[in-house]
Amino acid sequence: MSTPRSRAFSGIQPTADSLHLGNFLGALVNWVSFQDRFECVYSVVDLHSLTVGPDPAAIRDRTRRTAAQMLAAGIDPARSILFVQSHVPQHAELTWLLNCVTGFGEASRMTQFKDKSSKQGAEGTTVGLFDYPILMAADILLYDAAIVPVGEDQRQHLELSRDLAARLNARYGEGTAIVPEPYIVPATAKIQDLQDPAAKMSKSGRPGGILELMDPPKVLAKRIKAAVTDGETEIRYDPAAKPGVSNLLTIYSALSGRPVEQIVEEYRGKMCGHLKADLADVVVEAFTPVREKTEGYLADPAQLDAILADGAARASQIATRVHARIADRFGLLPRGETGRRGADG
Ligand code: AQP
Repeated sequence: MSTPRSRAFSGIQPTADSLHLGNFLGALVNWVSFQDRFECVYSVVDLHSLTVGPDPAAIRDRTRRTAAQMLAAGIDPARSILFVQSHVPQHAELTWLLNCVTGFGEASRMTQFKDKSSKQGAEGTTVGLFDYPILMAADILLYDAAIVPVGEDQRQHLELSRDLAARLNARYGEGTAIVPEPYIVPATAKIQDLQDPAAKMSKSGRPGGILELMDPPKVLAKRIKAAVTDGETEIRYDPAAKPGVSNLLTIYSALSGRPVEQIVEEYRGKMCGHLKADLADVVVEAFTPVREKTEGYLADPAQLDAILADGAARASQIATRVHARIADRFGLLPRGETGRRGADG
């Protein structure tokens, strides 16, 4: 169990103009609630998004958009550190150290890499994509994070981070790294695609399969109306036999705070269309304030950049110290004053 004010770390990639419902329920909602219990460090992980070769103008714009949506969803820069990953160079530096203690076979077993690289082919797959989980381990270990709130898709990467932290402690002495615990809420850990309920909702998924935080109400209602709902009309929760309806029930329950059984009871004998129409209202009610606040943050990029600069300065203080400690254990000479302080502390 983590004691109060342990540190939590998590990140989100600026890979789209809008975050989606999976990011919102699987990650953001937990991140916001964590602020009462932990010292939170949250990052827009732009270096991760480079692994899929985005257009430079898009990544610049999406980095601000992603940060704005995080703030609008309730990440409070007065209580948490919110920063852009590339603004703290120790992420890339620690990745190199971790690269040198990670087995090639071990990294090759990451299923997300296998899935993505099999679609892109060897020539279309970057070394960066292969290294993605090691960069993620560096993100976490750099803040001595005890807990990492993520969706189910990140479970295997988190396991690798834990293995690497334990390996550093075994090789270089206890206290080299904190072994992080994943925090994955089963009910919302994997929100599925509306058009293909066998696949997770993702930014790179089908356009009609995702509900985006920045979508206007009409688009949200249209997408929910068009969601795939498994042949028979009965509304019941059975993810194996009825993945489409079960996904809608999961979303309804998570956003309304009502148990799935209660919702199923309410819609007994009714058509899926009723459920979809009411769910659209629930989604619009949850997303509208976030969209409006996001637009407010985006209207003042200077203020947004100032929040991110402050976050980077605070993140750097921790990252410099922790990186120096780990680099010292590896046998690297300290860099002047900061390095010595880190290695001592
Ligand atoms: N469908 C989901 N259900 C629950 N949690 C999810 N997360 C992502 N999708 C779901 C969680 O959101 C956080 C940020 O993840 P990300 O930036 O990697 O988002 P993504 O949608 O997976 O975006 P990508 O990487 O652009 O798309 P794909 O997956 O196609 O490569 C994480 O905590 C994640 O678990």
